[in-house]
Amino acid sequence: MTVLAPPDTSTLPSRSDLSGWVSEVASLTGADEVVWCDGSDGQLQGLRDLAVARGTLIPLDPERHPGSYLARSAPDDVARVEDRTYIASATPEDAGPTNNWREPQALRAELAGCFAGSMRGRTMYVVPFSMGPVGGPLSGLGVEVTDSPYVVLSMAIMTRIGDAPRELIEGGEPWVRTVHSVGMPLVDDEGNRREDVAWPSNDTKHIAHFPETREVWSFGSGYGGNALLGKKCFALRIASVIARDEGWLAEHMLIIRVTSPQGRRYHVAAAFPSACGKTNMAMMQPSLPGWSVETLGDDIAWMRKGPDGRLRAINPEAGLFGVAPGTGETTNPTAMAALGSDVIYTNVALTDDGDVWWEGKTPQTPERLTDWRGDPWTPDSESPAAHPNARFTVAMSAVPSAADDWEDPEGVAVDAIVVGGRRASNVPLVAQSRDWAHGVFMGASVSSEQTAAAAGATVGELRRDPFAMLPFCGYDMGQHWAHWLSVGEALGDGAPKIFAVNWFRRGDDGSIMWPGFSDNSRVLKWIAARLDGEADARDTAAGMLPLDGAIDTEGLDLADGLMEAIFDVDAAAWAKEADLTEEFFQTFAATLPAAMTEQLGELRARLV
Ligand code: GTP
Ligand code: SPV
Ligand code: MN
Repeated sequence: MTVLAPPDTSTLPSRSDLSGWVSEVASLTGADEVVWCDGSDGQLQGLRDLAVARGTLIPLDPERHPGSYLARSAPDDVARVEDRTYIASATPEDAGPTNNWREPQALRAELAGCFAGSMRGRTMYVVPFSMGPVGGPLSGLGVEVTDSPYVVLSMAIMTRIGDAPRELIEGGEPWVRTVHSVGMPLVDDEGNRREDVAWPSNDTKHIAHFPETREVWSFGSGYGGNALLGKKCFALRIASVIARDEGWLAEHMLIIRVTSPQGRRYHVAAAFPSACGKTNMAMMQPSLPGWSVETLGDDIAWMRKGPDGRLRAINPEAGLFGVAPGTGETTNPTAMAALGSDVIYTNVALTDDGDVWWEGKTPQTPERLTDWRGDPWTPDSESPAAHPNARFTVAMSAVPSAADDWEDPEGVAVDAIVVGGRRASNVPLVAQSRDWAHGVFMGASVSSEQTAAAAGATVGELRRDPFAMLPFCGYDMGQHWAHWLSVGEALGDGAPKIFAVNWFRRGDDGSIMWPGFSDNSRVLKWIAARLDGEADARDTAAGMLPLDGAIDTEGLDLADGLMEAIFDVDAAAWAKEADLTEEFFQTFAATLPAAMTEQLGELRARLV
């Protein structure tokens, strides 16, 4: 390694040439060694072996799970930390009322203190990566510097890493600088060495975004969206700002191709909050005969007006970081089939013979397990065997339902946009917006019961989550809606149609009414009919609803009155809903588009 000048710890490195920036980061963090990741199998296998030797990865039974591993995180490092996720834009107004704004210079100084010496005794890996096919017109480049082999191995699955993106960056293409440290140096200020642990992390955590300079600095966590910086940090928070500036969209959406028995193809992009069914819908096996769904993406969509005037979408990711609990042969057989080999599981349970298990994987619960913390577990244990936010990391290429052209750099033309959340009441199974502005209003007013995907969430408590982007929009949400309105204007007649769905409405007995999963194809069939102009709808406060009997329920054994209940629009409850929406909208004050206030007025007018 080259000898480096003593670090400037008053602020963060800011050079924009790759090698100069990497040297600055190495100097600040005091890493023992710098390794450039070329993306080769040999280098990745070396990292797997290293992670196994350190206890970070536990190899699974090679017969049943070739090339697959289990990682157990620190018990307090299990999900995104929203309260320590910052948007350090120039002014608090740029970040908006729903983000944690931090003054950029002060935050740079604070982070410089955290990162100074944070990699002492460790290797610093430099991971050049591409979001989207390398060199594609809708793709974007980044570099993640990290001191975590687990993160490198995960990035190698989730993005396209190595020499190809590095060469583009060195050739002068724009790129996003991201730095990650688990925040546990192995050598202290006095030079004393300490033992490593299987999952190093730090009680202090900061996930910091600098939208103007397109930078991410993540400290103290090794988990998911906190640490795999191509995903939420770049592809949503930073990319949403770039997209606003350049006239495109970076959204928390799955992308699928639906094909009807007549061979008609429809492309659908759907935004649901974290752990609310994107991966499931992305891999749906329709229960309706003759229908098929192909997977293009399961979490993020980058969408831009194409030369044909249509909104074209790519999946910027190359892998899935999917919720394990609730994934099983009945709910998501395609995901189960994708988990044949080369999977990294995090925080699932382990069997004595090297198999993995989580709640909902099989109908029978094993008699004995080692739980996600590494402790013995039986069905009598009080806590779940797998952490509720346990995840599998696997390549898109392993997904049997992946469309042949899922990596087409030009993307697909989106016909329908779907928004939704987890709502026990009020929100009907499906509704179409009257027009684009009403669709933006539907997206802006999404609220959803919280899940385990965010640390410290009160699971089940309702919160606003506009466009499923509350934790992921890198700028003011009011501006986000204004941006959606302007994208719609630019698309004109070629714009996708917008729908709202809710798979989670509960009946009087408290149970979820709609069978969901493969039966959501019945909703897709109605959406397709609407796109083709082949189904009438009735105009209600909740939007354009299917006429009685228009949802194909053949073969379903539904209780009497269930379809009425699932489409019921209760005027009093919607009036309350409108009041809460108004309250929420008022927090945006200056940036709330007039069109949203008009839509709220229209909603109220339909209730009288
Ligand atoms: P992130 O990766 O966190 O962004 O989440 P996601 O939206 O991809 O979540 P995922 O598809 O993994 O869904 C997680 C949970 O939703 C699981 O517990 C599923 O069982 C449940 N789920 C998904 N689809 C349905 C559905 O149609 N009906 C019901 N009742 N539950 C569903
Ligand atoms: C989400 O929480 O929406 C995820 C998982 O997709 S994570 O990458 O951890 O953000
Ligand atoms: Mn997500």
